[in-house]
Amino acid sequence: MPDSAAPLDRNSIAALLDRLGVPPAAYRDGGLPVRSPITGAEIARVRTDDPAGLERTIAASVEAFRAWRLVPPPRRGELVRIFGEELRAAKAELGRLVSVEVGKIAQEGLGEVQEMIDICDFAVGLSRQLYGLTIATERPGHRMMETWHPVGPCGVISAFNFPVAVWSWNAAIALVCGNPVIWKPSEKTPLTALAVDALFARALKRFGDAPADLARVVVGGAELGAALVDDGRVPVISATGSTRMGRLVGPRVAQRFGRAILELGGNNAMIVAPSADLDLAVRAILFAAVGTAGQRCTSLRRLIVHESLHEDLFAKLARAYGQIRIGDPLDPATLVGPLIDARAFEAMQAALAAARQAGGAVTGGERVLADRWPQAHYVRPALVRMPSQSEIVLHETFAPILYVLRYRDLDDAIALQNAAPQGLASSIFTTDLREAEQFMSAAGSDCGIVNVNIGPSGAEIGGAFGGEKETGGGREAGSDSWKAYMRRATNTINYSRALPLAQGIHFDL
Ligand code: UN1
Repeated sequence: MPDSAAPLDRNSIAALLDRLGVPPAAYRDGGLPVRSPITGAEIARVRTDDPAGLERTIAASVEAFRAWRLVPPPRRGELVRIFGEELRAAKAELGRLVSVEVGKIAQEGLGEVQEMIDICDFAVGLSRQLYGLTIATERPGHRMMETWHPVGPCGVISAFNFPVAVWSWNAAIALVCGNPVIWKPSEKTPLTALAVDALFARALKRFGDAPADLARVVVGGAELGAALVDDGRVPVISATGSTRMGRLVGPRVAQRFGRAILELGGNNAMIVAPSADLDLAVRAILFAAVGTAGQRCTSLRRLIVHESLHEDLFAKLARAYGQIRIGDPLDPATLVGPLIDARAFEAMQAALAAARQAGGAVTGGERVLADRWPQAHYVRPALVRMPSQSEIVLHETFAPILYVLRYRDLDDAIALQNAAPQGLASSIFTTDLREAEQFMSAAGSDCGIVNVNIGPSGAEIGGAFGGEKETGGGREAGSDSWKAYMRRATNTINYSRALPLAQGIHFDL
């Protein structure tokens, strides 16, 4: 067994968690078993929170809010700047823990922490740029403007596949906006959440006078999540996960007039047009379709190829797929690590069976390395040539399955791309300006992310991240996503000695 897989015994995990500052009591004898998908073996038992614990956490967050909302935003940014320093210092260890807990390859584990560092930098700058407008008023001697205020505790429910980065997109922004954060991580990835919590505690200590309960983690299952979602003291709920989960969260938050930021499923497509640079396209397809073992919400799942290229591109892809190194994600030569668990494996096999039924020709998709790690689930990424975009193609399966379809007219390709119920990420490979512009136009892709000559995954934090339709409509990270974490007040100030009414109304005694 290579060295890289060896440190998965409990002692090495404990040593790693110790370096990250997580106290043993949090993960030694708790009620939630945690398994590493690398071997499938149990590596910790994490302490969970009961409803009373959640109640205390929410009450403490409300208290923290009362103080934090009064701290000037650039000073709040200083806390996030220090937190970014802690993340830089712990990048190697936290990245490794991400790989251990999720099964991502080492490069991607580190990349995830880099994404956290980047959003901290962004949020620090933002803390001096929470701008409101000055608005023209129709009344003489008046001034109109808008101001942005902190809104209150923000609940973050995150998924296993980006166990720490997605929290940071929300938390870094929420904190500079003046809000505490309550985080319920996926039950599959509580260790990375505890590690981030410990790093944040270090930042808080260095900062000095911030409220202690600014960022809290609660560990538990769907019921705990539901209690957080239903609580009127938590005005914003940002939830990442399946569309099924979003269908539960969205209406519950709406019921109490809270604000939901939903990042749900994706069924992301790439169109490869006749003028495409095929070498670039193949590399982009490979990263987007098999990177993270197909477990990004931005993973490429549908490839829509012009009929003139179809055979050529498929042959190139089949060759490239043949060279993918699957195995221990901590081995630097590996490109594809394991699926998260047995259920993910079963869902993949069921999807492939359905694709065959619908006339698909499947290459790959089988389990590998089962003799070495019988409790883990490694698969060969699957390429599936489909005769048409049948039901299974329109269904998001969180696994490395790439359905390949062909098209003749670009309009048809765009229609195929938009036929998915989800609307997260999309891309086109073309060197034809007209095609690229059409794809990005109002009549083009209906997704939240629309790329040209890069794949659908691997977005930078500077843009707003999220998508339409069953993806949920939320936007996180960069651009003006911060506005969802604040409340807006429109102010009209009269500095004249008269009281003119708007709309020319006279209302005198
Ligand atoms: C996710 O899969 O939930 O764009 C987020 C990307 C990453 C984030 C993915 N920056 O692929």
